[in-house]
Amino acid sequence: MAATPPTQVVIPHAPWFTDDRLGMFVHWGLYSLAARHEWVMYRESMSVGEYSKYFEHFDPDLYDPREWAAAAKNAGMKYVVLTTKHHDGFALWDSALTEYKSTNTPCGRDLLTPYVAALREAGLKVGFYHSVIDWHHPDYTIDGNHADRNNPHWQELNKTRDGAKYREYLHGQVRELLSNYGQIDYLFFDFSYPDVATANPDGGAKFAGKGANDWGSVELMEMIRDLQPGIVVNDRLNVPGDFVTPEQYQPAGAMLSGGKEVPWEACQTLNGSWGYDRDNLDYKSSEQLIHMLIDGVSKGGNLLLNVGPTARGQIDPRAHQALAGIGGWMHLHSRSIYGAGAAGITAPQDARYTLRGNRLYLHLFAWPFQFIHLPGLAGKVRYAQLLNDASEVAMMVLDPGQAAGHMTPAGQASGTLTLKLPVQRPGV
Ligand code: FHN
Repeated sequence: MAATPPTQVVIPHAPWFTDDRLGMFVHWGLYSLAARHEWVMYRESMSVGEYSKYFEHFDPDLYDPREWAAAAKNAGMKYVVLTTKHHDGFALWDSALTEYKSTNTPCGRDLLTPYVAALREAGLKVGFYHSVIDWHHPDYTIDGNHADRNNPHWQELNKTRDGAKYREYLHGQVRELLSNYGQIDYLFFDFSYPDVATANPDGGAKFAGKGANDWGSVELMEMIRDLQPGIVVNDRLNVPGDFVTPEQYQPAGAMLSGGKEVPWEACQTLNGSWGYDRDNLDYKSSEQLIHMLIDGVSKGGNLLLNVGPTARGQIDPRAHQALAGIGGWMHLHSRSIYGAGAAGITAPQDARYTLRGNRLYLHLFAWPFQFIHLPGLAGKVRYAQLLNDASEVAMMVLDPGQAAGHMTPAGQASGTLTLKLPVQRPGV
C-alpha cells in the first residue's frame, strides 16, 4: 500500500492537542500520605473518620510546582493534568462549597494557584482532573458497585441522600475551577460506569451504575463550553467528549467512536499506581515508556504519563529517572512525535512509522539482523537518512518518483525499500 498519509484526526477548536502528543498526569492528594494507593480509603474500608487522619496531617512542605513543570518540560511534555479532587472528595483549592479542602489542613493554602502559575511560566498547557465520584460528600448517592460495596445498608443510606444536591455541588465546583484560575486548556473527568446488570451478592435488586443523569452531564458540558470555549474535555461523563481515554493499555490501532476515527489519549502509570506508592518498585523502563509513546503516535494517539508526588509534594527520584530517560530521547527525536501521527502504511514487525508532513520516521523496537525491508516505500522515498540512535533509526523524505540515499538497488524492483543497518544497534 502506498504511503498515502491519512488525514490526522484533530480536535477542531484545539489542534494543539494532537500536535503536543505527550502530557504529564499528576495524582496528588490526601492519599499520598498513605503512600500506598489513591484508592486506599476504599481498599482498606476506611470510614470518613478513619481517613481524616490524613486531612489532619496534610502539609506538603516541599511542594513547588515549578519543579513539577521543569520535570515535565525536560521530559518533552507539553501539558500537565493535576487531580483537583479525586474520589475521596478532598479539594486542592479554596473551594467556597466545602470545608474539605487544602486551606483547612496544616497546608493552609490553595494549591492550584501556584500550580497554574508555574505551568504558564514554563509555557505548558494547564490541565485539571476532576472526579465525579465523591466518597466524602453527604449527598453523593452511592451504589453497591463502587462507593460503598462494603456497606450492606447502602440502599438505606441512599434514601437519605439527595442526588440533585450532589449534582449542584459537582457543577458548582467545576464552575469554580473554570472561573477562578484563568484559561484552562484541558479537563479530565473521572469516571462514569454505565448501568450494569450486576446481580446483588445476596440476590435481588440489580445495582445501577453512575452516568450522565447522575452527573447532569449535558448541562455540565454546556457550562464548560460557555466558561472555557477552547478547552478539551475527555469522554468520561457518559456524553461525547473531545477525545477518548484508553487507560493502562495501548490500543491496537486508530480509535473509533460511532464508526469515525477520533482523537485519543492513553493514560498510563510508571509503576501501576496512580498515587504515590512508596514500596512499589515495578517501574516501567525508559525504553518501554518511549516505545509506548512512539506506538501511540504511530496510531494517531497521545500519551498522558502519570507521576504520583509524595505527601511532601515532591516527585520521587524513581519517577524523575523515568522522566529523564524520556527527555533524553525526546531531545533527539521529538520531531518524530510533535505534530506527527499515523503514516497510513503498515510497519514491519517490531517497528513503527510516525509521519509528520512529508517526513516518515522509522522506529525499531527490535534490532533486525542487518536489513529491514519496508514494503510499499520503493519510489516513494527521495532520501533516507540513517540515525545513530536507539529507537528512531531512519528519517525518510517522501517524494513520489524519487529514490536515493542508503537504499540497495535491489529494493526498488519489488516496491520494497530495503535499508541496510549496522549489525549492532548503535549507541548501546
Ligand atoms: O479510579 C480512578 C483511578 O484512581 C485513576 O484516577 C484513573 C486515572 O485515569 N481513573 C480511575 C480508574 O479508571
